Amino acid sequence: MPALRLITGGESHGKAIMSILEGFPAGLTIDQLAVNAELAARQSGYGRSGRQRIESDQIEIVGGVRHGITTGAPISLLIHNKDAANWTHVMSVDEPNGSDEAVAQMAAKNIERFRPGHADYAGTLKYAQGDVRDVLERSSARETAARVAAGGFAMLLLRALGIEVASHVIAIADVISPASVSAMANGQITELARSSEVFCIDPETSERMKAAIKQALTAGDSLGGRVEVLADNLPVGLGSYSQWDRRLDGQLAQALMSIQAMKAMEIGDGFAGSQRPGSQVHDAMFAVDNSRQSTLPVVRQTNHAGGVEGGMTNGERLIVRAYMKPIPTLKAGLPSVTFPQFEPCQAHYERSDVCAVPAASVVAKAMVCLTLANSIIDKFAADSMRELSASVTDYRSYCQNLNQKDRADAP
Ligand code: EPS
Repeated sequence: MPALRLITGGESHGKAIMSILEGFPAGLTIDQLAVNAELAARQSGYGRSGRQRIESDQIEIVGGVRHGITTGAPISLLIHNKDAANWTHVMSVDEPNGSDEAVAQMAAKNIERFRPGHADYAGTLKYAQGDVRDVLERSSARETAARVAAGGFAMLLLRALGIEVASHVIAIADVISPASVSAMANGQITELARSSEVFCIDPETSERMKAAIKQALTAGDSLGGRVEVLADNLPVGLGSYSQWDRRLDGQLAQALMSIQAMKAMEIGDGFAGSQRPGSQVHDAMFAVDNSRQSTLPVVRQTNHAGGVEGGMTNGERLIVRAYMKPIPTLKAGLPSVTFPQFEPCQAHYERSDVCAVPAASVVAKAMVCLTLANSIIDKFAADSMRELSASVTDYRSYCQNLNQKDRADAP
């Protein structure tokens, strides 16, 4: 079982989306504004649907925090769905009453057509449902609001340990940013990304991405893309080589691939590395230069590995990327079949994002924060921030002193 466990609940048009984060250490001061800023970022981005103009997602903390500080009890969060007011009968927990209003609302929002690429088809068969809406409501990417809220807590925990995580958009469809972030601090990447309407750090590429989204909107189509998440100042040895389910690369893959619409992920050079010889993929190690301060016992000049070797962090910058398919709800719907008649039709369309890649960059950051926070709590086995900070500081100085001892002992 993971040390830090997230469970989410709630439906897209039900009363609320919720998160329970179990195993979160006591003693962390919670900056609710910072968590809400992540939620606001998830809602923004060029290409989002009208739903985001209805909602203004904010956390309501209902457990695990007292007087602004975590207590060690499960962090329990609600994000109310404002749109629920328009869906009272459709989403009613009780049998809908037979009023004219209820009948009209039900008729307008009943779903009898599958959307290719969504959970509609397999989910309706799997759960033996009579209304596709029962699948759509929970499979909707609105659930990612709960992940971002919980991920905000993980982000604050990492920040308290000096670990900053950033994310940005690298590509939307075939528009790819040429900008390199290798010399940029994560704070700067976040600032630049969030000042772009598509969360891309390159202003010229941002404009071309917006133009591509606009074109897809006109065509009734949707677009996918690629996001990158980076984390700096991670201790060496998060995760483990010793068992398959303790490998950090596997955990990161699960975390990112579980985000709705993700079809691939990579760590470091990933796909490109598979086409090159080993001599051009592995990052040579060098002895520490005596004239320069280093917090690690070895120095690298490259980071093709993306900060993970042998299923563990190696102290270099973590670099992960996730590849998102275009949103499957298309205005110009694809050919599909009706349910339960299985007659030919065009797929169902209510309203949808044209492109949710900027939002996905925020969700990917949250999932990486949760994964890293889990591996830190696992390695340092801490119930409180007091214990966690002390253990991490002690371990970091152990690693650094190894380096100094080696140099002092060298002939
Ligand atoms: C989303 C809210 C949803 C969708 C979107 C994500 O709102 P509604 O269904 O009311 O329009 O806009 O859902 C999907 C992308 C999906 O595939 O289901 C949100 O808040 O992120």
